[in-house]
Amino acid sequence: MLQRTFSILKPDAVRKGYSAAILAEIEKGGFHLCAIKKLSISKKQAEGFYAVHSARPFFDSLTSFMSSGPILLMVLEKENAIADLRILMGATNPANAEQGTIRQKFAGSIEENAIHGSDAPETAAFEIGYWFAGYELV
Ligand code: FUP
Repeated sequence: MLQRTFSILKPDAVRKGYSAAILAEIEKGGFHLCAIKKLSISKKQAEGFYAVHSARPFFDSLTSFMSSGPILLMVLEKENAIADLRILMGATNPANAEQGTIRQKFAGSIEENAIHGSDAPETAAFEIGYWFAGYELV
Protein backbone atom coordinates (compact mmCIF):
# COMPACT_ATOMS: atom_id res chain seq x y z
CA MET A 1 0.00 0.00 0.00
CA LEU A 2 1.35 3.42 -0.96
CA GLN A 3 2.06 5.42 2.16
CA ARG A 4 3.25 8.96 2.91
CA THR A 5 5.75 10.02 5.52
CA PHE A 6 7.14 13.34 6.65
CA SER A 7 10.83 14.17 6.76
CA ILE A 8 13.09 17.08 7.70
CA LEU A 9 16.67 17.69 6.66
CA LYS A 10 17.81 19.35 9.88
CA PRO A 11 19.87 22.56 10.27
CA ASP A 12 23.18 20.68 10.69
CA ALA A 13 22.78 18.84 7.37
CA VAL A 14 21.70 21.96 5.46
CA ARG A 15 24.50 24.05 7.04
CA LYS A 16 27.16 21.48 6.13
CA GLY A 17 26.02 21.33 2.49
CA TYR A 18 24.68 17.75 2.65
CA SER A 19 21.17 18.49 1.31
CA ALA A 20 21.72 17.24 -2.25
CA ALA A 21 23.62 14.14 -1.12
CA ILE A 22 20.87 13.17 1.34
CA LEU A 23 18.13 13.87 -1.23
CA ALA A 24 19.99 11.57 -3.64
CA GLU A 25 19.91 8.77 -1.02
CA ILE A 26 16.18 9.33 -0.55
CA GLU A 27 15.51 9.18 -4.30
CA LYS A 28 17.75 6.11 -4.68
CA GLY A 29 15.65 4.56 -1.92
CA GLY A 30 12.62 4.76 -4.20
CA PHE A 31 10.77 7.60 -2.48
CA HIS A 32 8.61 9.95 -4.53
CA LEU A 33 8.96 13.58 -3.44
CA CYS A 34 5.37 14.85 -3.02
CA ALA A 35 6.43 18.19 -1.54
CA ILE A 36 9.55 20.04 -0.44
CA LYS A 37 10.14 23.49 1.02
CA LYS A 38 12.99 25.33 2.71
CA LEU A 39 12.12 27.31 5.85
CA SER A 40 13.75 28.93 8.85
CA ILE A 41 11.34 28.03 11.64
CA SER A 42 10.79 29.83 14.95
CA LYS A 43 11.41 28.20 18.33
CA LYS A 44 7.63 28.28 18.89
CA GLN A 45 7.01 26.36 15.65
CA ALA A 46 9.65 23.81 16.67
CA GLU A 47 8.01 23.46 20.11
CA GLY A 48 4.63 22.77 18.48
CA PHE A 49 6.13 20.21 16.14
CA TYR A 50 7.97 18.38 18.95
CA ALA A 51 5.14 18.78 21.52
CA VAL A 52 5.25 15.01 22.28
CA HIS A 53 8.76 15.54 23.65
CA SER A 54 7.88 18.61 25.78
CA ALA A 55 8.60 16.83 29.09
CA ARG A 56 11.96 15.44 27.95
CA PRO A 57 15.21 16.96 29.27
CA PHE A 58 16.47 17.66 25.73
CA PHE A 59 13.33 19.60 24.62
CA ASP A 60 14.74 23.11 25.03
CA SER A 61 18.03 22.28 23.36
CA LEU A 62 16.33 20.33 20.54
CA THR A 63 13.87 23.13 19.71
CA SER A 64 16.66 25.76 19.84
CA PHE A 65 18.71 23.62 17.46
CA MET A 66 15.79 23.05 15.07
CA SER A 67 15.22 26.82 14.87
CA SER A 68 18.95 27.63 14.46
CA GLY A 69 19.00 27.70 10.66
CA PRO A 70 17.23 26.72 7.43
CA ILE A 71 15.72 23.25 7.11
CA LEU A 72 14.14 21.29 4.27
CA LEU A 73 10.67 19.93 4.98
CA MET A 74 9.43 17.08 2.79
CA VAL A 75 6.55 14.72 2.20
CA LEU A 76 7.73 11.38 0.76
CA GLU A 77 5.67 8.57 -0.73
CA LYS A 78 6.31 4.90 -1.46
CA GLU A 79 5.16 1.45 -0.36
CA ASN A 80 5.87 1.16 3.39
CA ALA A 81 7.33 4.70 3.42
CA ILE A 82 7.32 5.22 7.19
CA ALA A 83 9.30 2.12 8.16
CA ASP A 84 11.54 2.22 5.07
CA LEU A 85 12.60 5.82 5.68
CA ARG A 86 13.50 4.98 9.27
CA ILE A 87 15.68 2.10 8.03
CA LEU A 88 17.37 4.44 5.54
CA MET A 89 17.89 7.06 8.31
CA GLY A 90 19.52 4.71 10.84
CA ALA A 91 19.44 4.92 14.63
CA THR A 92 18.71 8.23 16.41
CA ASN A 93 22.24 8.26 17.82
CA PRO A 94 24.63 8.14 14.83
CA ALA A 95 27.11 6.20 16.99
CA ASN A 96 24.61 3.31 16.84
CA ALA A 97 23.54 3.82 13.20
CA GLU A 98 24.17 0.98 10.76
CA GLN A 99 26.82 1.33 8.07
CA GLY A 100 25.47 3.04 4.95
CA THR A 101 22.55 4.79 6.66
CA ILE A 102 22.02 8.56 6.33
CA ARG A 103 22.78 9.23 9.99
CA GLN A 104 25.91 7.07 9.93
CA LYS A 105 27.17 9.03 6.92
CA PHE A 106 25.98 12.56 7.68
CA ALA A 107 25.01 13.03 11.37
CA GLY A 108 27.31 14.47 14.03
CA SER A 109 25.53 13.67 17.31
CA ILE A 110 22.26 12.41 18.81
CA GLU A 111 20.85 15.95 18.65
CA GLU A 112 22.43 17.13 15.39
CA ASN A 113 21.39 13.95 13.61
CA ALA A 114 20.76 15.27 10.08
CA ILE A 115 17.27 13.94 9.39
CA HIS A 116 13.81 13.43 10.89
CA GLY A 117 11.29 10.81 9.78
CA SER A 118 7.80 10.12 11.15
CA ASP A 119 7.58 7.04 13.38
CA ALA A 120 3.93 5.95 12.79
CA PRO A 121 0.92 6.66 10.52
CA GLU A 122 -0.72 8.93 13.14
CA THR A 123 2.44 11.01 13.64
CA ALA A 124 2.98 11.21 9.86
CA ALA A 125 -0.56 12.59 9.43
CA PHE A 126 -0.03 15.16 12.20
CA GLU A 127 3.41 16.21 10.93
CA ILE A 128 2.34 16.54 7.26
CA GLY A 129 -0.66 18.64 8.32
CA TYR A 130 1.49 20.78 10.63
CA TRP A 131 3.69 21.99 7.75
CA PHE A 132 1.76 21.49 4.50
CA ALA A 133 -1.65 22.28 3.05
CA GLY A 134 -3.30 19.52 1.01
CA TYR A 135 -2.90 21.44 -2.26
CA GLU A 136 0.90 21.51 -1.78
CA LEU A 137 1.17 17.71 -2.03
CA VAL A 138 1.77 16.51 -5.59
P1 FUP B 1 13.92 9.76 16.06
O1 FUP B 1 12.51 9.28 15.90
O2 FUP B 1 14.97 8.76 15.65
O3 FUP B 1 14.15 11.10 15.42
O4 FUP B 1 14.16 9.94 17.63
P2 FUP B 1 13.22 10.45 18.84
O5 FUP B 1 11.81 10.64 18.39
O6 FUP B 1 13.50 9.56 20.00
O7 FUP B 1 13.84 11.85 19.18
C1 FUP B 1 13.50 13.01 18.42
C2 FUP B 1 14.70 13.91 18.36
O8 FUP B 1 15.07 14.33 19.66
C3 FUP B 1 15.94 13.24 17.80
F1 FUP B 1 15.98 13.21 16.48
C4 FUP B 1 17.04 14.05 18.40
C5 FUP B 1 16.48 14.50 19.72
N1 FUP B 1 17.02 13.76 20.87
C6 FUP B 1 18.02 14.35 21.59
O9 FUP B 1 18.45 15.46 21.30
N2 FUP B 1 18.52 13.66 22.68
C7 FUP B 1 18.08 12.43 23.03
O10 FUP B 1 18.57 11.86 24.02
C8 FUP B 1 17.05 11.83 22.26
C9 FUP B 1 16.55 12.52 21.18
